[in-house]
Amino acid sequence: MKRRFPASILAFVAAVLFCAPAAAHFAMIIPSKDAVDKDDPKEIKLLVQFTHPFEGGPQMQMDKPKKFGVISDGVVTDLLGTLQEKKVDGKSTWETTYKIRKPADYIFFVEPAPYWEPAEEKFIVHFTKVIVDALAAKEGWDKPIASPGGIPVEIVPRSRPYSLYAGNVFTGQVLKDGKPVADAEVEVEWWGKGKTKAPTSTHVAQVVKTDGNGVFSYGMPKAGWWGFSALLEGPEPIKHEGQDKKVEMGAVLWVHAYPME
Ligand SMILES: [Cu+2]
Repeated sequence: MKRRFPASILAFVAAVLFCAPAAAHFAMIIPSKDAVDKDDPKEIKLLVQFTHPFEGGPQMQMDKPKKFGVISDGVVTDLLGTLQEKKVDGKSTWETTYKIRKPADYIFFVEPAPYWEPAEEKFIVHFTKVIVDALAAKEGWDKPIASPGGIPVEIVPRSRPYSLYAGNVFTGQVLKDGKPVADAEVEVEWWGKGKTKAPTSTHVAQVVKTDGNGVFSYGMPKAGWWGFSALLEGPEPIKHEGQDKKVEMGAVLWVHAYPME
């Protein structure tokens, strides 16, 4: 006699084997510090990875990105060659260090290689940004980086991103090719690394939507790193085993909320 499994169990097994769609994946760029003061080390470390931040895994493979760089005062610096691969749970993550040479806002960005997600039958490309202020320059954080040489989709902060406290409301605007994206879903996740338990699985990621001007707001309840990921459909399908597959473009921004002591 054949053993039959209820569809719900099969769906559950598939979700665990691949990558549970309920748990949001985020590309991440995390600097060792986002507001570099005059007494701080001028060399910052950066971690670039693709994972489920709240739960701290499962770690997802991040192939060598297509682009990784920094924009400061409108000047693009290619940093792709500086990335060092580091395996975590057998999956590639990337690290680098960047030496700050002058007071400025530094917008680091990554364009990952398309990631094939079998559970969702699509490719995922999360264009990701993080903004570091050095030596209290406090200028440049609100500039889009689509051109020159940046990324096609992005979240431009409307709250200054490197001087936030836990409890603040963060506001950002989602842009695609420089134009606001109305009614977009923005997933929000805290980098909990699995140390905080969500009351239910739907609380792992939260969702806010953009208004008619592409603007969204979110009150951050806790100190730490917060990721915002606007999910947008990509322009052109990519072939997978001979078939056209959709591309999910994410516009991701990471900001740090400090505890108020
Ligand atoms: Cu995932």
